[in-house]
Amino acid sequence: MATLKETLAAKIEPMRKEVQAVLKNHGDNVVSEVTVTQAYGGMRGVKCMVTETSALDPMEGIRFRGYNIPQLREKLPKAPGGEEPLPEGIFYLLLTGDLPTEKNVKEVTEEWKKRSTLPDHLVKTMDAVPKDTHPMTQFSLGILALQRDSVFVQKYREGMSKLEYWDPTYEDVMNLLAKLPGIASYIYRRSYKDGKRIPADPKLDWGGNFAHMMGVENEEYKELMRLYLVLHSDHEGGNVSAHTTHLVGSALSDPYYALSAGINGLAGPLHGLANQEVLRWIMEVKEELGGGVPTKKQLVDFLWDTLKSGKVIPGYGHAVLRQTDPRYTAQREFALKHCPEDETFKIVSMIFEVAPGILQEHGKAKNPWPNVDAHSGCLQVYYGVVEYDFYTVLFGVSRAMGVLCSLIWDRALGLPIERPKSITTGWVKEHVKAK
Ligand code: HAX
Repeated sequence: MATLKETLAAKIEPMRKEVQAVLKNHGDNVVSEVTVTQAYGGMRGVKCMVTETSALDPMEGIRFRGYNIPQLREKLPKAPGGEEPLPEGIFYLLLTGDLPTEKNVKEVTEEWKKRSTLPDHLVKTMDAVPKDTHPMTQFSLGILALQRDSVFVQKYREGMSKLEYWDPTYEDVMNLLAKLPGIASYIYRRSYKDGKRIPADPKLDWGGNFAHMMGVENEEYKELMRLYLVLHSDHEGGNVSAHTTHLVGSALSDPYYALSAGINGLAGPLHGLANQEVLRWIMEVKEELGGGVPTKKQLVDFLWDTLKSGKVIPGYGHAVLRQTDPRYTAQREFALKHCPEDETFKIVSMIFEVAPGILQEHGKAKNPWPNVDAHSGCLQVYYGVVEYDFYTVLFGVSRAMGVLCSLIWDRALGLPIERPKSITTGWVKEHVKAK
């Protein structure tokens, strides 16, 4: 069996040729034009970058290398006795474009185990940070602390051909991904528990071990963790965490710098932090109404109060999607199977019934439907992970797989430093007048 690295290496040259041919034959084709509104408006919808790992359709949602979520849940290898896909499988798929076999997945699991030891200097760096520092800050710092061991930096200093850049990038990515559950679970332990690190269980897979090292010994939670890590792994290239990782990496900053930057973007409330905000919002509802499941009328009032106070309804809306996020649906299915009577799940379901109508009536959001973050927190609460400030770290561990696969391909394809042109309002006015 070819190793993952050999499989990847074999794909690089044909892909380089394919891209060169596309550029040679179609390089002058226009794929997007940019309006003034788009230039001011976050470049919404402007097609100006290439990401191979996944593609997002506004109505259907995400496809990872062509596969939608139900297909992945069916086709990706599972843990023994498990029903949810293993995250190692989505990593293999995102990186190579091939559906992995059980053996391929096992290889990734074993490879990550070998590389998972956290160096002392990383642990010391994390210990130097106050425990009440936001978990995302700790996560970003932890990733940066590993940068001193970058293979890319070492090889770059020694001198290497551009054609070889992907190789040390791959090594950094594998070293980094192997350590993320250890870093993340330590953040959880030191921020909320006894501060002691729980050693990895050599019998467990990457996701199962993450749950184990957090201290949540529940087989169902391990299954949830695997599903969660698959669902959040990638969402094409234009979202803040993916685009930031790609942008920073384009300066040949190594994967540690690039991912740490991407994680900082994920920490924004309009992006990944929305998952903690959803739970915070639900807790506020419960507190204000004296606990329990609110009535529909109470929830409607609370949603309107949120909007009227100038806040967004967290977990609803999307820059690209125009339908219910299939990642939301997958989590809802998990909840219906494992915890249909759970109180927080009932509230999340009730919000799903009323929020889209309210957002439509409010008339601003282009997409009134729930995104991935509207559901993830309630499942965590069900299994006892109630510290919602931690939720975006879970997202970050997963998202690292997609953005780092793309980074390897960026280097394999020799993509250049990213440098769009900015304009001034004066330029816009002159340009419009001249037209
Ligand atoms: N509640 C209230 N207002 C909303 C809204 C929501 N959930 N979603 C959008 N709007 C408002 C916007 O704030 C904007 O208002 P202004 O015109 O006053 O600026 C207007 O509707 C148009 O926005 P849009 O074009 O529909 O949405 P954007 O592409 O600008 O933004 C966001 C997309 C996801 C940031 C937005 O929908 C939002 O803020 N949602 C709530 C936060 C959230 O759930 N974020 C997570 C998104 C998924 C993700 O990245 N996960 O990591």
